[in-house]
Amino acid sequence: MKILGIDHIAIAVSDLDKAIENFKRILGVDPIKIEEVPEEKVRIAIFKIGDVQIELLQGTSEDSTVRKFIEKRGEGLHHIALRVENIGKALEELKAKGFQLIYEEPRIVAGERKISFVHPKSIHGVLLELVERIEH
Ligand code: CMX
Repeated sequence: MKILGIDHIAIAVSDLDKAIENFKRILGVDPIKIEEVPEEKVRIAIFKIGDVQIELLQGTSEDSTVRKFIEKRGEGLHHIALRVENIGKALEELKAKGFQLIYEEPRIVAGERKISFVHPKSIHGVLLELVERIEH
């Protein structure tokens, strides 16, 4: 599989608006986007630092994985995302190597990216997202 770089680093927060204000103070820039991702039950704020994005994630429902994460572990680093050229190939390859995939088939999010995840139990306690950016 061809890895193009780190796409983003995601941080789980319990109050997105407060976290946006804090990150604006740290990074000195406004988020480039604030969006709701119903497929993943999250609201996201995206900051861009060079080629890498920092995503702040707030769960939008009781059963959201991000809310469950915060209840269990508190706010903090939630996942790292690698940008890949072809997510289908990447998932096939990782599955063949024995990694536990969360979505066997990639999900299309906001019409602009295909995503899936490798379970943190498979890789030293870090949730790894794979992202293929869809060119329009
Ligand atoms: N990073 C590291 N460990 C994590 C984790 C994370 N983000 N989320 C859960 N875990 C740990 C739990 O603490 C737990 O560990 P222990 O067994 O040691 O207590 C273990 O993983 C639990 O695993 P599980 O029972 O299989 O499942 P959970 O219900 O806790 O869900 C996971 C974990 C990864 C399967 C779920 O969060 C998931 O499906 N994630 C992918 C989707 C997602 O995260 N969407 C939100 C972001 C979307 C976006 O960025 O667009």
